[in-house]
Amino acid sequence: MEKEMKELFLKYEFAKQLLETELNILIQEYAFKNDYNPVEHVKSRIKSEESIKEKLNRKKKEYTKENIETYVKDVVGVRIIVSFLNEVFDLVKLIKTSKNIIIEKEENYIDNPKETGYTSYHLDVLVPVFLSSNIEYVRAEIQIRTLAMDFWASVDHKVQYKYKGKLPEAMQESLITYSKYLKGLDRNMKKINQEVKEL
Ligand code: 0O2
Repeated sequence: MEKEMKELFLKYEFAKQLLETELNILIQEYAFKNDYNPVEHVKSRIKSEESIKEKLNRKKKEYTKENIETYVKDVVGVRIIVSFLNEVFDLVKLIKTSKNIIIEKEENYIDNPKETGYTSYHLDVLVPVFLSSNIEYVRAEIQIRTLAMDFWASVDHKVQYKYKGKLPEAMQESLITYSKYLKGLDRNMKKINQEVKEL
């Protein structure tokens, strides 16, 4: 890998570390104040070179430093999995309080699912990385979703999203149906949780 590209990935690594730390602090403080931690787990990753190439290819762009920075918004990705539906929105609110995470764009794929049936809440953010002579604002994507949404997304990822070609229509329909079913399940679980709190 040439030096320029190595430097870019070093910046992504710094941003991932900063984002992990910032989210960890926010979540731990929230858990302390509320005596309850809504987060099941947090996963972060740097997108593989192969996956970046594949994404640029889809967008008909060459694999260059400039194109990665412009067209691949999720080289740094963090996924936060919560137990209940309402907690997705609690987490979004919490992240918005951070001075170290700048939100560029939010996508509510829960109220507006993708046509595949995919549901999740996305925040496209900038993370300021303080280098010796300048500040670099590095892009990252935070995905927040429930366990049910995560289950659907990982199964879908395997069978459809990365599938080379279009899945048969009946299968696509089934995936959309299961996504709606899980949404119902998420709503019912949230209701049970609220009722238990009131008891
Ligand atoms: P991977 O391997 O999970 O990282 P773009 O990111 O440029 O393609 P957009 O619309 O700005 O376009 O981004 P979007 O849709 O907000 O976020 C893209 C990411 O959301 C994907 O990253 C997936 O992680 C997830 N995603 C979006 N749609 C689906 C879907 O139908 N099924 C599943 N399982 N995941 C989805 P990657 O890099 O494409 O994939």
